[in-house]
Amino acid sequence: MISKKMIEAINEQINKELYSAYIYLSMSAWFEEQSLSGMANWMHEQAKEEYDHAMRFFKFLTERGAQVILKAIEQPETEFKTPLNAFEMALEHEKFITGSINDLMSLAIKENDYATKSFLYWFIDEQVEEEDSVSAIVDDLKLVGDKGHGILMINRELGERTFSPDED
Ligand code: OFO
Repeated sequence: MISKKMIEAINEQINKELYSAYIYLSMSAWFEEQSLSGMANWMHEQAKEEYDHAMRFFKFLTERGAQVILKAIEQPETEFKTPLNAFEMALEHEKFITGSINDLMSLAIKENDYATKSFLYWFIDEQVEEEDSVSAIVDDLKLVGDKGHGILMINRELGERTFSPDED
């Protein structure tokens, strides 16, 4: 039996994942404005991945007989100083989400909710990957600086990213 507190916490997490999708879509729109379509693509694919995360929580609550309650999604930032600034903000956001997943796990442990614990392991691993992939882009952007040939190379590379819901 899933507790009321856990249902509320997972509903909050659904909102956070949808907000993540919203932030990355907003970053994608900004990158399009800067004519950096590869980076815009990376952010767009990231937004799809965040929607998938939200749906995993959605399905889990439904399967456990609890109601999903959707809440208002906050407006994200729309302007960023540089590509590096946008990716640094993405990294900070991912660290915040990692903390939030860890809090869910702590609650599941406290409540002896084994099913939720088992479900959350996927997200614990996923957050390691999320932070690592954004952090690698931040490092590359720091290396090349904000203008010039290097930026175009990173832009081209990020243009190749595709997300499929089946990928882990
Ligand atoms: Fe859902 O992992 Fe990013 O935010």
